[in-house]
Amino acid sequence: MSTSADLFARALELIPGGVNSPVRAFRSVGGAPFFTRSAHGATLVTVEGRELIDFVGTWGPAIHGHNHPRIKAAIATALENGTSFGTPNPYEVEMAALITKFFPSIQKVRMCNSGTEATMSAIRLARGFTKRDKLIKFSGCYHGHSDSLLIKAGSGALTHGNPDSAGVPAAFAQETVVLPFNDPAALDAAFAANPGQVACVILEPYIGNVGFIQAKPGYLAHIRQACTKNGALLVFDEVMTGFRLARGGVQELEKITPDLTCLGKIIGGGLPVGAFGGRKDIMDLLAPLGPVYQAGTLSGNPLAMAAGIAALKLLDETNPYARLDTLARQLHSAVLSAASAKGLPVQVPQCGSMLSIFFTASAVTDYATAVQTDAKIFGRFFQTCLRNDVFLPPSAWETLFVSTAHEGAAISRACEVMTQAIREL
Ligand code: KE4
Repeated sequence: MSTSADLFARALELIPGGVNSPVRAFRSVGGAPFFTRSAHGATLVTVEGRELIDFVGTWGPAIHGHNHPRIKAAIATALENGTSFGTPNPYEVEMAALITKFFPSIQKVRMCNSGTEATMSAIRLARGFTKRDKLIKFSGCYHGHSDSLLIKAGSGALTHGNPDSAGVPAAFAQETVVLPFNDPAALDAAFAANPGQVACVILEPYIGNVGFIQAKPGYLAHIRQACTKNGALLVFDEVMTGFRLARGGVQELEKITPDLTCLGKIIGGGLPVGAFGGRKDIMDLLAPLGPVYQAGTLSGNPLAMAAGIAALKLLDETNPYARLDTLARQLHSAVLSAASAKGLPVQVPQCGSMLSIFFTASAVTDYATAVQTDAKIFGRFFQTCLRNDVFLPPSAWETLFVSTAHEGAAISRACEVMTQAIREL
């Protein structure tokens, strides 16, 4: 079997940067990525046979750990009947029923194949419904890589220093108003400066793509009221937080009703799935009923639907959110106490199974404070953890994901490794 180094050398000849998604490239933390041969529970197994405790969780989907037997069995059963039909299939109806059950704000839902497609389609729908062109987003929020949203974006765009991607026409960019997160006055000013022009406000209600940042108390309610007052739609991008922080996402925790919601990650059970949904009067503008076009060859794919349905049913049966919060709090406490013993400034925002580690003295409440984190220290921390077989997201501006599979030995070992890694900084 080739080593990760052999595979990466070959990949670099064939794939830009050797990766199919930039954030996997380790460029901001140094070194070269390992290649994974298999994944089970809380563990990734590299092609060298190394077993790593994984806190990337394939960037969010693996809330039950990797390759959960229930999800694996669901895919195997679906596979007996074929991989794709190009016609409606029963799984799509079951998936739509599950999503609308857990998200009361979603009266109708359309499946697609990625979070990018979900948010791209949601803003097109918002523009079609309101007949307005402008949209408001927030610095550091990452909504996938469609042109209108790759402005001051987070995740890999921020990690690689190009939050405003090349190749986006100025004409597109000027329709996107970018504001600081957690700043109600900035939102009110933007609406005042663009009267009757804003189709929607799109946000990650808790941001996971500039590291983890929660909305301040009352902030989401303020956005809701401002959208209603100004005739703009409120779009929650819950691709990461949907089914992650609660079965009904942040909108369940904060009791806010958006007009549209975007989903992804967990609803695919590890296979490529996205979805967007919301008010029936808005969703019915979509083709084939209405004038807003949106489509997808593999949308509602039976294998992906079967995997996602198994993942969501497991969440419904086990309701693991309190357990996940307890597990993540162990990491939170371990890092905070090690850093305080060393007199090292650190912030460890955590909610449920999501947390980030910022090496900075000030509270991280928005993009401007998040970019104050010392990415070099993070890189050293990341590498020490990896040397001790704990794999964190390879970027100072991503979120760690804890799964139910981390319970027991994995979380204890990770706390030990992270404590020691802080001591060695
Ligand atoms: P995808 O197109 O990557 O499926 O989803 C885009 C997206 C949309 N909205 C939110 C809130 C997201 O977090 C994402 C994707 N998240 C990143 C992780 N920070 C994906 C990892 C990657 O780009 O490889």
